[in-house]
Amino acid sequence: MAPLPRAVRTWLTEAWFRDVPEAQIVEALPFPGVPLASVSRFLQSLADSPHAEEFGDLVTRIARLEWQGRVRLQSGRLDPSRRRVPRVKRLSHRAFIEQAYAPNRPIVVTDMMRDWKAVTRWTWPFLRRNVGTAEVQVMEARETTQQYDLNVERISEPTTLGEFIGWIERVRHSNARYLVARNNGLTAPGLRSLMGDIGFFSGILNRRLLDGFVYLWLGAGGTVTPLHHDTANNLFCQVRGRKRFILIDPANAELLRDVLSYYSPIDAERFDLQRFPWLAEVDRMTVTVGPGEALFIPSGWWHHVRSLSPSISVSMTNFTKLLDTDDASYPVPGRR
Ligand SMILES: O=C(O)CCC(=O)C(=O)O
Repeated sequence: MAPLPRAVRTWLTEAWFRDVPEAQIVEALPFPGVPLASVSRFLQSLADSPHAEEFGDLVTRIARLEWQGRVRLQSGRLDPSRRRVPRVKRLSHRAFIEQAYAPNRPIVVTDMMRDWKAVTRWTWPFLRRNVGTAEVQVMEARETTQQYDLNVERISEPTTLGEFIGWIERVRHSNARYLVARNNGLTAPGLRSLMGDIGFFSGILNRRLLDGFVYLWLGAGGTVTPLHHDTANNLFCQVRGRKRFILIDPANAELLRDVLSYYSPIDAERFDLQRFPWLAEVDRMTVTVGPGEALFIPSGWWHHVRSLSPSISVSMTNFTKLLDTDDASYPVPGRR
């Protein structure tokens, strides 16, 4: 009998040490086609394991962390203003730290980009004329690739920015192709000239920290970036078009179950309560940003992003007060 895949074994181990009865485990198993005899045998091996107590202790610790998250969320619900993302017009450096960065809360600042030339200048004809020959990597075949964001390297192809913009102008609405943050962003050789058109919100972002910290997103309407979280704080600046975000507080610690890398298998637009019944308790905040508006996405917050029209965005993680939330500090197997 072939051994069960690791994801199945992990799922079964957690359910078993949460004391879920075997019949319920079998009924809730989210992996189709797994032989039930293998499931039973694996559960028996857990029961017989000489390390059963230690596994149990670890699962209890996870359950307590989830409980702490739930307590924080339940008390947060007593304040209705926390159910939506605040939109403010102007924000001083100090107010930004106090209202958003320090408390790890999302916020939209509607005139934060008032000194950005990009907002009026980056039309499709301007970009084609000035940086149209720049080589960029564009993600292709997204509509036929499962978990396309996890396969970005495999399905990205080189093209020119001019060719890609021509395609956006023709199709207007499609998720098939998307220029995402995995490019060198605005520091790519052919695009550097655009750097003069963006701003740094003096005191909030570090204009000398650019390589690997400032990213360009460019696509038609209808692009979807599935639910995931980043490890850095992100000031997401919308230059053209509109994007709708669904944001979920990371205190919903259950969301970390079944994640692949930073991506969740959950469709944030349509919660599947049959497969993930605990989602009934999860609050989603929806917010739309348009040209000239900046959304602060705090480190760890889950987000799902849909563009509502052809769109250009710049995401910036070069904060002057960098917290240690980069990849190097994020727990992965073998490095905790
Ligand atoms: O704009 C998008 O499609 C995704 C943006 C995003 O997920 C991010 O900046 O972390």
